[in-house]
Amino acid sequence: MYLGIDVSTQSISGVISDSEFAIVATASVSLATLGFGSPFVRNGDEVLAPSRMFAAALEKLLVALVEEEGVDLGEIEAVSGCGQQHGSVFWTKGAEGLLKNLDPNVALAAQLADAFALPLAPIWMDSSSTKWCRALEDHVGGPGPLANLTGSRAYERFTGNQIAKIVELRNPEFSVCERISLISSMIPSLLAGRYIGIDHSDASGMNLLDIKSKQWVPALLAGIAGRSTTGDVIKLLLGPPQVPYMPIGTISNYFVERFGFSPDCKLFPFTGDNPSTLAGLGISAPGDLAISLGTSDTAFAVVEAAHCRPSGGEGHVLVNPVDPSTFIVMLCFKNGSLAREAIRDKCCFPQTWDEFNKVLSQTPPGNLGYLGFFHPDPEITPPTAKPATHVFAPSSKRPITPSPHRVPEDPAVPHKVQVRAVVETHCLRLQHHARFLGVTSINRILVSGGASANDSILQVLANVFNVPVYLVDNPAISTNAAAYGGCLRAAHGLLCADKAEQIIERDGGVVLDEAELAKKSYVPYDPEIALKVVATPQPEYVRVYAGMLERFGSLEKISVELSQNERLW
Ligand code: ADP
Ligand code: XUL
Repeated sequence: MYLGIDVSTQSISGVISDSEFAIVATASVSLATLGFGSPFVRNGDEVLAPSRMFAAALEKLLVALVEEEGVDLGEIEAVSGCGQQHGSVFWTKGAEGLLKNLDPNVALAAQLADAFALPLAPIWMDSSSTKWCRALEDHVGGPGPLANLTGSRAYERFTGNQIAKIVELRNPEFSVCERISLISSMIPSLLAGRYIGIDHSDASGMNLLDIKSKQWVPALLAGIAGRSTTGDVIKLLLGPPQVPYMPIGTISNYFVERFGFSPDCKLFPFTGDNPSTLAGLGISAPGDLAISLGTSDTAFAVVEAAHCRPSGGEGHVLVNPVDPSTFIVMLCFKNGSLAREAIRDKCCFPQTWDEFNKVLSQTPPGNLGYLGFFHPDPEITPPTAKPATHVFAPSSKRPITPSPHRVPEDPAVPHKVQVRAVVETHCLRLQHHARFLGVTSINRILVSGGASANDSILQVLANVFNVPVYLVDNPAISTNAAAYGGCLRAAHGLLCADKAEQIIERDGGVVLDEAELAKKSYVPYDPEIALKVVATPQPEYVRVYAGMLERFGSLEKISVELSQNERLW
């Protein structure tokens, strides 16, 4: 059996599949139930998460799989998974010693009380590092050159810029740091009982990795080091980047003794949640667009290396963890599910998704010409500095400003109009910005994430894009392709590891250079994933949305400009 784990913004999930990829068990634990309060803390533009919470989450997930699902973890042959992208973990001096000597009779998080130089560390929602972003871009000649090297211009949440900020503002804490992980490399480090490197794919969300050579860029490490440390020190703290499909060892004794894993259980690198969703949906064909509707909304696709054009404007190019010959192009919108939830809670009584869909059905597609931008958080695409909310009446270029807070009725913008506006505007912005991904024709959309359970939202998506929308055809995992991607990547890793062993045996036990061995050991990733159509375009509404797209672009510009000067949430 294979275990896939997804440590995301609001929950941790585990999926266990058998060797034919049939689902044996799933479990999910809300990060809010672990005794750390909210899974993230806002402090102005900073958004931080307690690193120890992720250790508690891993433990609680394994307890749920064993005690509630009755799984024998001793049958797990390999583990892989993913984490929310960009979030960092700063281990303090001596922390690896703690990982190596964990006592199987004591809970994991309890033993890591003193393991972190920064008990709270930045996650992907943080937008507080603008100053360091501009400095890094200047260091290499601007956003274009930085994007050419690393796949993205400097983004506030990208970990290199967060590290630069911590080096400058939190130097006492930084100076006792022994290792920097991403959330995706922290989990396998816990499982292995030693530090595991950051996989190439999640490393491409840091503004530090050369996406072609897959090595840290010395000039960028020096750029974020500032005057108080050096690029070489940061290189040591990051450790070497990890090939995503090569084995990283076996599970540590702590998990064998405490949870009954086999000592032979193999570990494979974890990656970012979006790349893992791509693996879980099996996307590789041109024309496939993945859309993940989780805390963030993201859109991504696979492109051949030869067609890859990183942009100094918007969007990201990431290393593909399951195919070294292609890249992932991706857009990320910060205001996804939390914005939809805010409108649901303000406008729908009872505050349920069923009621939300009922209210949505009270207005026709096209919302009688209303469009609304609801940004309880500063947006990433296109970037805004402040939260904002703007609803535009038909043919108006001046927004009406509904209260973002719960009010009994807002005569200027009826609640039903706001509900439709939040759904349609999110779908239109996906379509509007997807044009800049360089994906020329989209034949179908494959969805995942919590909000992909909502058929009404998927119908709007099908009509806006004028293509059918698909889900993984298995209710146990359809909204969590990210964790399922962990199972598929664990199995794929085993195939690559077998091939590596054959190569070493053939060469009389001589181990090639590691990078060379990884290259030669790669086995094409080609899982069979059953998908089902969940929404098809309705021509009469496709026309309505096509007509709205142009207006959307100009109103989005107005909303972005206005949001620089207002704070409405
Ligand atoms: P993440 O992986 O970022 O932690 P998930 O993919 O688990 O997030 O998605 C969680 C979000 O899904 C919640 O914030 C919730 O608003 C949203 N969600 C869950 N069910 C529905 C639904 N039926 N309709 C719309 N949104 C939903
Ligand atoms: C992607 C991003 C988010 C997080 C959380 O760049 O910031 O989608 O991965 O899911």
